[in-house]
Amino acid sequence: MGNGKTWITDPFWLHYRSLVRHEMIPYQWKVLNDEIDVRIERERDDASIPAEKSHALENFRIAAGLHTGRHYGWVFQDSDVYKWLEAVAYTLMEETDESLKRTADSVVDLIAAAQEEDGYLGTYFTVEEPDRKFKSLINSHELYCAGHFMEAAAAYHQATGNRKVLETAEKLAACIDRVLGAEGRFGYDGHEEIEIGLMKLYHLTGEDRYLRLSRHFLRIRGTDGDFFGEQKKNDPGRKPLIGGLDQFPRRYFQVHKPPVDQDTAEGHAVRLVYMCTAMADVAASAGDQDMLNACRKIWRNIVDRRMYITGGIGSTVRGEAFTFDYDLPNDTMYCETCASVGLIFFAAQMLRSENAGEYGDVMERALYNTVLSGTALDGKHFFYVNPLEVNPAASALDPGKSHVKPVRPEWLGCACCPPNLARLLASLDRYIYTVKEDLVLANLYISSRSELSVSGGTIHITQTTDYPKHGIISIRVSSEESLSFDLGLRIPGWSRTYEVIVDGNAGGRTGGDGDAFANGCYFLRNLTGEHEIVLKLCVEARLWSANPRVKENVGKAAMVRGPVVYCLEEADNGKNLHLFSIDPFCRPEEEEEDGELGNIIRITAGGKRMREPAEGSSLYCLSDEEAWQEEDARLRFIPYYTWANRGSNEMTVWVRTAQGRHYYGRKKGE
Ligand code: FUB
Ligand code: ZN
Repeated sequence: MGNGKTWITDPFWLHYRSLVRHEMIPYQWKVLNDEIDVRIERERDDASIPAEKSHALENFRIAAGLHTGRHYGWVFQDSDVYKWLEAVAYTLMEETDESLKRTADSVVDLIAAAQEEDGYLGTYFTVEEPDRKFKSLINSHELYCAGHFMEAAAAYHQATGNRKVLETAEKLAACIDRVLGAEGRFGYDGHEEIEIGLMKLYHLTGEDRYLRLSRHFLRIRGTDGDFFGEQKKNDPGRKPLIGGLDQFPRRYFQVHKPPVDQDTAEGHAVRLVYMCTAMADVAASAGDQDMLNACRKIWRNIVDRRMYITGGIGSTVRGEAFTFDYDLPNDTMYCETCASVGLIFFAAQMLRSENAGEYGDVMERALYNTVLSGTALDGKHFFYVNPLEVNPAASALDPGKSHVKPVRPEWLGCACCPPNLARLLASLDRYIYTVKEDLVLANLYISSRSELSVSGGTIHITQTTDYPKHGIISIRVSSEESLSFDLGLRIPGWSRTYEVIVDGNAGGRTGGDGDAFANGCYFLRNLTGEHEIVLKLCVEARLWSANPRVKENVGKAAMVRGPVVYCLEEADNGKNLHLFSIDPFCRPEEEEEDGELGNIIRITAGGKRMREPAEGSSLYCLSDEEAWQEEDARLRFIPYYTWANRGSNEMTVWVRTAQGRHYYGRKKGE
């Protein structure tokens, strides 16, 4: 990210970018304007969730005095508009579109019109409770929304040069600084995000005050006795802005300790990864070692103990939160799309301080699985929750699974995920490389063309690949002879083998002293001039096991091909997927297909299926060796992200292994 520009040329990702431009953005615009009649589903069985309409843009019109009426929706409804605007900004950076720009400019005008004289911006409080501003920060999301606006403003200004958007954001930042900055009163938001937004303003303008304020919020968080409780005492008789939120323990908000002292991933998953994104950014930008150390520890805890194989995080619906180590249930989890988007942000910021491949590994794990699963193939239906096992009957009838939707809704009462997904996909080019002084880390393998600023000059990199379909990546680099730089190629932890060929020379590079593998990367040192580098990875489909401490997955395996996790779906395998078991020594067969699920590789593998007893058979009987009845079966897998595009049906990622044996081996590199 940063330091240059990358143009994606890869058909797979161009398709998604085009989906964002031609489907998601126009569709979301219509929904945010209440222009189309969509079925808005509550994200779980909770009648208090506002789900009649979006009203997000109307809230701004009312706050701006252009229309009359009441605010509708969540107290953070404004953020849907901001994330949409940010997605538009990245889209415009890729390709101009006068009509889209006119629409977005009008949104900027509307936002600016809704801003109060003193810089305050937040439609709920302007319209409904002006005397309650900043008085209930536990759930007001005022700084959360401000942060999203700052992110959108930085991107939109960068994309179009629009001054008003930046002025509005700077005026808002000044207002927040006055009220809650180092010279103002003590306070921070119940949902981290402002810290990221301020850093975006800092990177854009170079103004230290934004870095200082971001750091201030991260530094004072959790240092108080009971800040939220005190605010509540001083705000008597008012209805909570979000019912029930103040019942959650302090760790839900990451205020159980100051962030720099935290070493495990606690509480609401999106809050946690947003906090870490900002901490890692401040650490890299200001050399804050305490923050970096905390990020390292929290990262380890997530990746080693609390992350799903799909890159999903958040094991429980209650508080959309982390629970405890190795607690990774497949059918009740949360795995919110936004949380995986945030995990990618966190990884990207860590790469600025650490030259390690595992950040890119996690990035692509989240990207190719939970993030892509967040959208239907049509770009107009979205998952909030991304389960690893679904039975539609359970979703319909088990109140504990009401959040586990078997098909993607057209829209959600809480619509945080759809525009978050749009802004990530629209800015994917920024995650392919991390550029430092004289080092370029190649994080994602995506066909693309880049001009990057390294060591005071410009280098050109062209990636040509159809990864992850195949594991061959060709990288052509060129720089002036006077410019030398290092290139770190991520060697994915899942690749059984790898080979780096430089200028056709497989046995090492002439003059490549110092070229070596370290921390999940293969470093080519002191590159100068033109080189053709070919990286060969092994993307073949293989079965993976979970650490046996994950009780749900003992005796089970998951099919994974390169970074893409696969699943069984009822549409291909019939009902009762739990009756299948897979031969752990099967040879998965791969077949490319261009069909209703897009251009995918299907995988078929051998196994067994338990025979179902006749209807009406007794519920229990004695275990009896002779009664054991299984028949040979072919298990048909599809990429996880494509599931639920053929109607409501069962799905599972983890499959029993024949005889329930658990094959937990070593991780590559151990
Ligand atoms: O609270 C604002 C957003 O709504 C969070 O980031 C999401 O997890 C959802 O709860
Ligand atoms: Zn979300």
